[in-house]
Amino acid sequence: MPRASPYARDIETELDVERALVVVDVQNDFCEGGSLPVAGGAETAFLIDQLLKRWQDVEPDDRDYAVVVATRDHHIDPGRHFSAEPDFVESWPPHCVAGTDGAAFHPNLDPQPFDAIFSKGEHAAAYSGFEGRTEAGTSLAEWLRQHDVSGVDVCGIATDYCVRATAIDAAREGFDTRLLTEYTAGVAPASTERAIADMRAAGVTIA
Ligand code: VGL
Repeated sequence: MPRASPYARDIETELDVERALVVVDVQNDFCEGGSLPVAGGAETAFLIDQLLKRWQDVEPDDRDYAVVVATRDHHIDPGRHFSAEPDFVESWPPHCVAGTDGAAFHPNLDPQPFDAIFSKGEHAAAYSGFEGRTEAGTSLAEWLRQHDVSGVDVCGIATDYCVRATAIDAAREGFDTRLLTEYTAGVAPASTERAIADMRAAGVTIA
């Protein structure tokens, strides 16, 4: 593809991995005050906000991420994913119901400069962002490939559920995948530790 930039820069650009930041489920219901609060959720939202602000402050050509995207839980009637007596492993209190404030991104995330948002879980549990689609119906994997992305950094909530599933699917889909551990919050310490081991075993770099 012809480019206006100097030749040296072209080589450098071609050697670079086009990388996306994938922000998983940083929604009100998963933060303190929500219906399924994860300890440290609001703090994680704040830290990701700082990361996004630093990203925005850099000239587009020099940014670490070519694109930034978000996933969100977007439940309508997800069956047994919701329970009045949840086990907090496979069933959960109602959360992130489409159209409610609980489903909105946490206000610590401000601005929200996402190039695309992938909604998931309308009628069944959907832990992985790779089950999500844009309003136009494009899946996360399709969208990333359309944007020449070959690497992803994953952050968000919850480390042991949606972040885990998203990072493992990213690696399976062939993306060079890194977990930004400092930018995640988990439901419980034991399952978070197991999730990190599972991600590492799936080929995810734990950063
Ligand atoms: C999640 C539990 C239930 C998550 C979603 O986003 O990690 N956890 N639904």
